[in-house]
Amino acid sequence: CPEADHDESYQKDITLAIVKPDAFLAAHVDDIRQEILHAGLQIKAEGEFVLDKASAELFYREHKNRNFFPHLVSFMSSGPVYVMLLSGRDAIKKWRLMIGPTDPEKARKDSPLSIRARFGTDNTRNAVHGSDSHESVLREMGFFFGNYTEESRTPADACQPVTVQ
Ligand code: IDP
Repeated sequence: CPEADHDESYQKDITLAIVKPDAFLAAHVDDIRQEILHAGLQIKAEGEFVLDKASAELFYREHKNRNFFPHLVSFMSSGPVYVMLLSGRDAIKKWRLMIGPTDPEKARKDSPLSIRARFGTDNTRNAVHGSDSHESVLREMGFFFGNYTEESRTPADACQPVTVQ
């Protein structure tokens, strides 16, 4: 990955994944982790977190005026979540494809092998989160891994060869 310093393409190569409380409770963390590694993405940082209501509100603040917001916040703070910082070519797009559409019902029709199709229940309890843009990645990764700084998110990090396990 030469020229990475001047090449913004590496920005597509890191993303944030969250196993939400429903899938955590159903013990899907290991399966989802394995799928991520089999897809050729690397896990750069990971950990279990419990969001209190205020943190869940902050994480999803862009949705604060939506009618589903209170339900979303109480769901996201209802139990532990498992958060992973993923790296690999086109990580944002790749992970979004792996998780499928927001609504698991739609996912079961359109993308039956996706994680939400298999592990999601409804529009809110949809098993996993995936960042939707590089701006979101930066904000979300700071939220969970405050010390995983811009400096450590170097182009070199993002350009390490993808290992398929
Ligand atoms: P995304 O997670 O697929 O990017 P967003 O529109 O960013 O979808 O919504 C964030 C989360 O809010 C969803 O993953 C889901 O848990 C919840 N959500 C989104 N839309 C609805 C809805 O219409 N009803 C209930 N919950 C919703």
